[in-house]
Amino acid sequence: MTQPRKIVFATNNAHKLHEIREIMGPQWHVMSLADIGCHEDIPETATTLAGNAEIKARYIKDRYGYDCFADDTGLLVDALDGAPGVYSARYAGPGHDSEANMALLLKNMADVKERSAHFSTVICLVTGSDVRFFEGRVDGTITTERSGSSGFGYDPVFRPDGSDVTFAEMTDSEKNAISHRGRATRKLIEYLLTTLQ
Ligand code: ITT
Repeated sequence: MTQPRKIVFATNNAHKLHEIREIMGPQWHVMSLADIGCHEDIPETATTLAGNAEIKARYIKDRYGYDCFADDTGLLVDALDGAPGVYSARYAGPGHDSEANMALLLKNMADVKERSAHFSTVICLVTGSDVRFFEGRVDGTITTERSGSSGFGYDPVFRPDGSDVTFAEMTDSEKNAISHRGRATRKLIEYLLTTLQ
């Protein structure tokens, strides 16, 4: 049996790491930042998802030398002019507190009837001197209350189009089959398989 190929995923989010490993499957050895001895919080100072994904991937390539990819994700709500968007992790203030972020989102949408939104993921891959981007999007609706306990982040308040349940009421594989991250990651895999020998 051939050995799994190694690649670093630059994230400090254990839920994202879990999802990416599930999506990429056993033929990939996805190393975490802890696996390469990186314990820094990489500053995300860009104003776009692509910009932040590139900062995270380049940070690891430049300092640690590994081929690497990073994911930056946002929840974009139409009635809020695309907020929280690139600031999704810090919507309720610094600290990556998903409960507080969801509470603020539901409060800000208390009187909103038109509740369409989408998740967007941009993956940036840095290999050698090559930089590539892969995007994935899923459209849906912001519910009026939390449902479910699977997944992470805003999953309990996001119901994808075509589904009766939120992402947090789905199994991992049901979410990964249709999610923003699943779609972006499958494009990444296709590219890696055609370019890396
Ligand atoms: P890294 O930057 O270390 O990868 P992070 O949690 O800071 O991890 P982002 O900057 O991409 O990730 O922030 C995205 C925010 O959106 C964060 O609050 C997540 O909880 C949330 N989020 C990301 N992916 C999600 C998903 O699949 N479902 C629900 N919420 C998600």
